[in-house]
Amino acid sequence: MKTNNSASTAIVVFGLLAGACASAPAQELIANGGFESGFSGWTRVDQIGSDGTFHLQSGAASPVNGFAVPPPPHGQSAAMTDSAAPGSHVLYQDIVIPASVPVATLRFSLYINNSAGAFSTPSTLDWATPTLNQQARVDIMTTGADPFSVSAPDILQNVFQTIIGSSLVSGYNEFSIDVTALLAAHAGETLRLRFAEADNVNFFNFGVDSVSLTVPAPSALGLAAAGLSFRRRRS
Ligand SMILES: [Ca+2]
Repeated sequence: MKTNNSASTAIVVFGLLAGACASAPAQELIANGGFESGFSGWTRVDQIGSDGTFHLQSGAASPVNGFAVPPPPHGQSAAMTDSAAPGSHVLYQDIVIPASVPVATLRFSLYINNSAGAFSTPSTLDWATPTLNQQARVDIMTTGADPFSVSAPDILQNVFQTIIGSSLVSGYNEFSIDVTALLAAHAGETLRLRFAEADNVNFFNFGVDSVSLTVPAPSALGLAAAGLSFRRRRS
């Protein structure tokens, strides 16, 4: 029965495709997202006049002051700000966005240890501003912007920000953010993922680990495309 065989073949093929899609391999766009290779792939910038930086952190003590902190949530290393005096610190990675982005998920783990009595969140990362500034944030931004910029045209999507009134000490907390719309709108471009911390009130440890930005692997996209063409041929 030729028709039945053909239908059976179609069911099997679609079943395989469905299985492939369900367990589709992901393409990781972040290099060294767990800081297990130090700061390879990452760029650190500290505002002029700052003390401290994003250090490589391991164990259960902060890198400069030896404050009690949770160990890195994955592997042996995390990135963590620490300093003996006020400053503003940026850690970023530039990411080439694929030409096609059907779905994209950004993940990271953050640790917050604010030694001040509150968060102060002016719309600047300048630690030398006359106002209190005690905050951390994560943004997807343009690569041409000043690394410390918080200007609207430069910030494509703010994905985390300390909020006045939120817990002064928290984490590591895992975040998972659907960034499909943003990446699809910037397919083929290079965007910047930035972690930033500013403090001029008291010590502030901002820990980062397990950074990941995934899209479906090209092989998975190829299977999906094959399924579409198979369906078109049959219709
Ligand atoms: Ca790690």
